[in-house]
Amino acid sequence: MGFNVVTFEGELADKKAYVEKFMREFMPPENAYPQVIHRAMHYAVFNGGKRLRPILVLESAQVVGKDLTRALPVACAMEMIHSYSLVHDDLPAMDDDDLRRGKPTCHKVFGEANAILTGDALLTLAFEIMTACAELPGMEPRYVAKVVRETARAVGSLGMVGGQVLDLELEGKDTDFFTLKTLHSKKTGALFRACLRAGALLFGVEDERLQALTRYAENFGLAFQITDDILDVEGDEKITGKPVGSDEKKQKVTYPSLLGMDEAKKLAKSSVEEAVESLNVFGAEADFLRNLALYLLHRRS
Ligand code: GRG
Repeated sequence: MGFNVVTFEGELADKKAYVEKFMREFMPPENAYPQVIHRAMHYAVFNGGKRLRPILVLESAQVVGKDLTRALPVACAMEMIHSYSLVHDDLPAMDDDDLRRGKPTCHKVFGEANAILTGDALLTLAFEIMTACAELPGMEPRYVAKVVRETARAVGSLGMVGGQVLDLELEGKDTDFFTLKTLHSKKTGALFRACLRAGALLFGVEDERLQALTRYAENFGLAFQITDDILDVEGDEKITGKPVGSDEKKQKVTYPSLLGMDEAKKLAKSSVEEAVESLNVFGAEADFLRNLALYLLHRRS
């Protein structure tokens, strides 16, 4: 059967609801003392994210034939890390954004100091949740340790933090294709890669299936970023009626601004095709991941 956007969006919504139920269980209650930080953490996490990263962890566990419920703590931890990165990214010292997912950013509601601490608390909570899963029945602590190490590396100075540094450094400057690709493979790609590898590594799977998931992750990450850039351009043009680049915020180089819209769309399509092809080692159990890659070319948010 061919790919159907509406059917797939339904599947995605079900998986999102499933993940969110567990995420709440892993968070300290909103009224825990001191309340302000816990309210801010809940505000940052439960505000309409797509939950792609935890879904990727669960799917990768499933495609290697494992019980995905055992990957739930790691899956939820990945979303805490993602939420932390968004809270810090929005800060005045970084992107200085007033809105995130259509609502006031964490620092606008809770103040800058609390927003910094919210990010810190979410990042540390993620590693607490991940390491606690080593104690669950049937889990192999050395595999959990491997996932913790890979995740820490993916989001540290060689990965997401490094990508953010490059992003800030290159603001308003000319950037070539290679540098832009490196920046995004660190800033957003490294966490996607860690998520897709985690579902396999958690169960000691390190064979060609791990390689296939890694290749999928790299192509998925690239297609995700290009389509994110395209959505930004098309969304902005729809809202303002003006070509992008005409506001006063410092301009960032994007795939469409560097390659032109047609070439950017071609690159997104070929990355999606490669992501799908990389899953050839799997059977129908990888259909959701195949469709998720195809969905990038249709997404509206
Ligand atoms: C502050 C260390 C540090 C890193 C921040 C990920 C990141 C690095 C910044 C996010 C800035 C941004 C909007 C990048 C574009 C790609 C991206 C990560 C979009 C947001 O991810 P989605 O679409 O978000 O999965 P939702 O809202 O669905 O969770």
